[in-house]
Amino acid sequence: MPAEGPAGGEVTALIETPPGVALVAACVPSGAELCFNAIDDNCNGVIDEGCGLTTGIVQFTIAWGDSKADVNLDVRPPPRMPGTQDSSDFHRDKDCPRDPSCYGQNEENVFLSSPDPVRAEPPHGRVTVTLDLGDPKDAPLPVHVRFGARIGSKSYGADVLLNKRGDKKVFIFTM
Ligand SMILES: [Ca+2]
Ligand SMILES: [Ca+2]
Repeated sequence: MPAEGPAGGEVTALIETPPGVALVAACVPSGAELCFNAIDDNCNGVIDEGCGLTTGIVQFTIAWGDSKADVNLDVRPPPRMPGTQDSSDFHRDKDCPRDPSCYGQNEENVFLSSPDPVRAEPPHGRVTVTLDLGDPKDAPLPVHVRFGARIGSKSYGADVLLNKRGDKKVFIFTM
């Protein structure tokens, strides 16, 4: 079933957060959009626009500043129904601190894209988003990570602490 409303408009999701992590749903406009913080500073529903990241009607972004730690963002879409074809898919456009373009402003970004952006549809079902401290690399612990999610025209954020190697925090978005 197509999502109601215009593409990039209303998409609803039930959001489950990891224990002890609160979601910031209300947006507080703080002026211009700032890059590399995974926060929708200007409250237009898009995270870090104009900062070299690609966006989509669904987008997940993490930022962890100049920490040396290797933090990973893993996005698992719902399984596809047999016999159906889904042209929308999740893509990653930044992988820090590996990419030379990170310059001490660590960020990872995963977005939903479609060959036809006007018809891009959110996945139907559970999308599992995992933040994982792959390797602290002598960074002070815990590693402070800002998590941002764009779901249709709304953006959400959460501050997440990763305490040790292999520490994982899981968000589930049911769309
Ligand atoms: Ca914005
Ligand atoms: Ca921002």
